[in-house]
Amino acid sequence: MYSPQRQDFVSLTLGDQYSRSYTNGKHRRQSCWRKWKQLSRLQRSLILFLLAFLFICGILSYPSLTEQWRVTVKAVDRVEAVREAFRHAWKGYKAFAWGHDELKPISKTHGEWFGLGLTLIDALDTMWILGLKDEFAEARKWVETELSFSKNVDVNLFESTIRILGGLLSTYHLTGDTLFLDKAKDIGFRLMPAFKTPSKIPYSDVNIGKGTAHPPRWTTDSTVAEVTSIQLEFRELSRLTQDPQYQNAVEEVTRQVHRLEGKRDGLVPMFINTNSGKFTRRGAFTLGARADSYYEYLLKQWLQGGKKETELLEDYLQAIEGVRKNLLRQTSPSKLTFVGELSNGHLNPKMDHLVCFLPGTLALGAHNGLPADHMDLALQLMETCHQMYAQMETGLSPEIAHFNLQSSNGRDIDVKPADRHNLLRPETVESLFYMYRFTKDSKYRDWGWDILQSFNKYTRVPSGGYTSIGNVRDPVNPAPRDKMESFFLGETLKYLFLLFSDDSELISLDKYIFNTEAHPLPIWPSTS
Ligand code: DMJ
Repeated sequence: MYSPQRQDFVSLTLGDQYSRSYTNGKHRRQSCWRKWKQLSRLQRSLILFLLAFLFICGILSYPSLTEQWRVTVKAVDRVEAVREAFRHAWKGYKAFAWGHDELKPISKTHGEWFGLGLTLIDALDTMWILGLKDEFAEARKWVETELSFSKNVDVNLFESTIRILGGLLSTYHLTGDTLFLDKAKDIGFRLMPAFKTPSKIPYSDVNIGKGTAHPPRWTTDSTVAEVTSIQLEFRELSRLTQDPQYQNAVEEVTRQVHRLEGKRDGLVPMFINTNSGKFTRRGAFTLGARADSYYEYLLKQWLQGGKKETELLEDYLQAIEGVRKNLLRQTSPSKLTFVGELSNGHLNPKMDHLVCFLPGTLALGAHNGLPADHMDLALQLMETCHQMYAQMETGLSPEIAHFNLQSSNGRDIDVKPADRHNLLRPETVESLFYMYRFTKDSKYRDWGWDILQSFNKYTRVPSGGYTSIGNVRDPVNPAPRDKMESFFLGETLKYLFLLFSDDSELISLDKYIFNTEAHPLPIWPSTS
């Protein structure tokens, strides 16, 4: 029962000072009210309208503020997740493969290709960009005390240029530490014998200790992508050393390829002969293996040199039109756009994962004033590359996808048994990084996040490191292959980090171009 004596409130006795101000407030409110009454009806309506407008704006902006906050928190988590993945990969490399080319994480040992600490060099600038100072310091020490190019070993010109020369040059630029420039000069000089051929189109292999070069044992051909994707690095080496021999050698290759017969609407065949300097095995055209980075380096050299070398731009624009005219198709049933391969006039509806560099390159071109329809194509191809991951049971792309032009099984993408592997390749996350930088559409980050989670689920080896796998269609047994390629640290994790980082000045795309191994090199200042 209610008791009238019960007090459900606290009675306060205000002191004089407070009671005065309280009374003053009351007076103020009364005079405000009087003033309000003195306003005309129009004035009052205007004020009410303004207040209502401000109130609605406040309500509307509130969810976007919270959303923004949520997104930033998510970005920080994701950036940390990439650092964690790098540390885990590094832990395996350090424990079982330190100073060797590649980690074999399952057998807990190493694999050797050139015997030059490939993974360590490829990963240097990634550690710097991720802010992993301790790991970087240890690796620097190894470069200073252990790395020697005075070795009787055959190295592949292209691979050692993009990974070693490119990695050392970019680390020099990021850190200003001349140790890396000295090492870059050393390896650059040792690679030069490759250009001593009858045609000046370089051989594929160089012995960096003996100073001799040769083609592979079975042919005198070189691969077109290989001889045309070393230009960014050698041109930069000339700029830094003021020694033109490097730039001259690689630009001679560019000049020759520019005027060679055998292209189709700007598309190049896959092989070139080091004696004749001519394309061989003509009639096959792809944006995948053996041709891919030819197209990438046309655009990037044009950007590196300050957009002055118009022949590079012309070749690039013509090639993209060539892709549209000869290689683009759409799948059934979902109308995914893909870049097929042409073989003697017949289109083969298959696409290497390597082709997934193309959306990023197209977007970079569009960002630099090239036709807007390049961006439209980039958006479509990015979706296709995403689907190459999303439609697989592990969420990881196969090495090669086969697309259905007329689907009988309801699927857009099929995978042949020989193409089911995943080597931890970077091309899709590379393009996601460019697409996010240029569009700020958060779906690209989400797609990248899904990929990182799949890498963690299916390729992470508990004792340290990540492994390539043999079957992206079998989540129960993805068939680990026991190899962590150096580009997983050099490229894949770097692009994922940059994709998730909110700092768009971190390697600004208006100041740097990435070589084909994700090593950033500066765009030349206009005076040089
Ligand atoms: C890397 O060495 C480079 O990205 C190259 O251009 C293509 N192959 C690998 C990564 O897939």
